[in-house]
Amino acid sequence: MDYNFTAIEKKWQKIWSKSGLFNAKDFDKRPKFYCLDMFPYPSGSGLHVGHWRGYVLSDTMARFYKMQGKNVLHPMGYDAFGLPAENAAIKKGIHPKKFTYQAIEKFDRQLRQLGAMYDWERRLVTSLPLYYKWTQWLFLQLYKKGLAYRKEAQVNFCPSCQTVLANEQVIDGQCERCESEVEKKVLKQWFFKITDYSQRLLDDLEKIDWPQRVKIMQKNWIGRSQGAMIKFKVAGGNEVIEVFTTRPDTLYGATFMVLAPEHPLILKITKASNKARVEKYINETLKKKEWERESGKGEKTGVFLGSYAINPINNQKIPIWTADYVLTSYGTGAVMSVPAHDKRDFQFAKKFDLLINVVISKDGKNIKDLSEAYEDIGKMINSGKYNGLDAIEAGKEIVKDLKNAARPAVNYRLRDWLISRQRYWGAPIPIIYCEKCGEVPIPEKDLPVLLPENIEYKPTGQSPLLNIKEFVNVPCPKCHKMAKRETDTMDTFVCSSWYYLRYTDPKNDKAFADWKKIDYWCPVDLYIGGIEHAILHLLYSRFVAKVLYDLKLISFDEPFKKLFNIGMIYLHGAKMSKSKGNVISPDELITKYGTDSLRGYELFIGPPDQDSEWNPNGITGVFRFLEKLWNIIQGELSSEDRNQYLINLVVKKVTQDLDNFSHNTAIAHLMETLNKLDKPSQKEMEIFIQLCAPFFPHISCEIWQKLGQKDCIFDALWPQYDENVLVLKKITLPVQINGKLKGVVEIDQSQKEDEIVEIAKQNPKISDCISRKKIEKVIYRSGKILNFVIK
Ligand code: ANZ
Ligand code: ZN
Repeated sequence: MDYNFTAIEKKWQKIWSKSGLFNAKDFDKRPKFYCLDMFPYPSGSGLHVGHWRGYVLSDTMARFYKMQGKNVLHPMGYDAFGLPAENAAIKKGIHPKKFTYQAIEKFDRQLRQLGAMYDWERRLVTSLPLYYKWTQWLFLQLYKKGLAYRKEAQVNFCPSCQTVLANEQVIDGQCERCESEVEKKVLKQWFFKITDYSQRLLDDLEKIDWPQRVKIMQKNWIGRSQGAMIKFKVAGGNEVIEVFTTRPDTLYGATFMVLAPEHPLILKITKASNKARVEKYINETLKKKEWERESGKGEKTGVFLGSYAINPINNQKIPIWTADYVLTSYGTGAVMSVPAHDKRDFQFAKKFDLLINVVISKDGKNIKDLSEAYEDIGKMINSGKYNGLDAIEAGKEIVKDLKNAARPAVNYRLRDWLISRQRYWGAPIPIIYCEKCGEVPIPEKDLPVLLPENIEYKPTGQSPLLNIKEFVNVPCPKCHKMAKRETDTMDTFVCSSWYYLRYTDPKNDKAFADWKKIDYWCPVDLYIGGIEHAILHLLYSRFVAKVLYDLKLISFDEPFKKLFNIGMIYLHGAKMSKSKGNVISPDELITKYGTDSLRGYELFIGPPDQDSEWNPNGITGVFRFLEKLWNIIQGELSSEDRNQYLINLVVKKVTQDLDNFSHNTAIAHLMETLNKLDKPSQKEMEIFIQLCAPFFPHISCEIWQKLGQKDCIFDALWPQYDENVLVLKKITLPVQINGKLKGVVEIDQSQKEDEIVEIAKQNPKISDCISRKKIEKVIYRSGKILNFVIK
């Protein structure tokens, strides 16, 4: 019988979905294992083989753990709200809801073809009211805790997507989605106070088993700096300017001060004679993009305010300037400038001919002319009583000695998370503005705030919901007078910040999930997805888990114990993506070679955490392996267990490789072993098939059944190996030429005939006899004797 993969795969997919074999069982006695894929957003173009890679890997692991006796939760769902669906909908002129559900249908079909053991009964769609009710509820929990607040802020605005973006969605000054240049706008927006959790988000990275590079990216994003706040009085006034510095040791070298052009004190302390120039400068910089300023490159610009500050350490008067290299959103928006020891200050001082005072040197010797800033630490010079001290020690002393004018401080780069979006396709923010009562949260019992469907969804820069009178004009929940509803929707990263909790109890309409179920299943044991989520989604989810933990709603404060980043698939040297036009669809490959072959190639392509180039012919190697496996089973199996060494070895290797996420070498071992098996027995093939099952579930189930097994292969326990069998026994093998003994060779049990012949040929005594002669025949009696017949 031929290997009819289409029939086999259809058959088993049907059986699995009917039997509910893969439905996770709440509160089961077996140890639980929560294996989660980052859920996809339903785009119009469907899945390509690059998406498949992670799904196949996680499915292999889910099946592996199930075969190790674990109660596995392996769910799937859709991140259905948000810009991608909405943008695609606008382009095609279909309502976002219709577009989204059509795309989901296609994804459902494709994902089922994967043959994954998803528990489809737990499937989630974040744009359904039953789900987003709880996204809104989550907002209210943060609101009650003072962690959701509204403020006027300068925000990133994408002129093409017509919406505000989070800092995390701006890459090099461009919109993450459409690559338009981002503009600045001042708008009243909702924020989540993630900055309250900066230190915990940093510290707890220690607790989790994540790739080092993701931890480093989060660490840099949080950007902790240790230093001090120092107060400078404005000469001849009452104003005080506070600065954040990482180098209080350089205070004697602070020869001028620079305020960000947006600093609230600027106009107040600018001398009348300087006002016109300062105002002109401020207007010019406000037009600049923040990233142009941040990069710190290019010519320094700035203007003098005409006023002075008093350096608190030596009472010197230092000029106050404004310059755009100082950013309003970092520290206090003002710096004490130390040109001798800071590159940017140095460039600025050179350009405007300001005083440069060297106060630190490597060895404590004085330096007259610096050609560039000396940014290292060292010994104090030109610093009064601190001279000769080590810079770090001196910095601490200075902060102490300044008393009220200074205090140790820590500053973070992390900003609060901006969650308002002026877009239609999202969860409405559950707030009402009342003239009398102010900002009123919607009572929990009135959730969800339903997203109206009959709407003009094309973006105009204002939320499309503003035009729906019935939505906007509603009675105030407190005083019942007519009030106005918030019309912005939430960033979809809010929807995805908690979805893993919902899978534990997806149909609950009394709570976001039953406490006991969350407690049984969570945290997630293994989370698989791409590196692109290193900061956004993965930082937000960690934050939300900590908030829920503090609210005593969950019992853990890190959502994902282990994270695995799946490498990307490249084609012709470029990352596979629809926009680059280099995608390969799984559909045709499945028709031609079957799901099992495609699954195998997705893993065989290379180490799973590394990017790999797609070889269009690569799948045939896996296909031939499966065909060979199939054919062996069609033939007669031996009753003698001849391959104990090979079988024990492959059990050991495949088990270790799966534990170490080395799926490509695991498959290589399976292939190699199949080639070496010598008249395998039924028992040996049963074990071999079990090892194949996580990778190639359909053919494995079929063969398992053919071998006479009644129960499902995934209910059978993972095979064990015997280390004793793996200790190689050496054998001394006599070698004859034309029937005469010519020598002996050492071989080990597991070696196959052709390898042994090679060893014998290399033996000097043998090679002398057979050199330049023709070998007519080789006769090998397993483990007993080898005879060359030569002419
Ligand atoms: C004086 C000084 C002397 C500084 C010196 C550095 C070296 P990180 O490490 O990134 O936290 N700074 C503070 N607020 C700023 C702002 N809003 N815009 C631009 N620069 C700002 O950097 C902290 C240092 O960046 C601070 O320490 C300050 O310059 C500058 F030899 O103060 B420093
Ligand atoms: Zn009211």
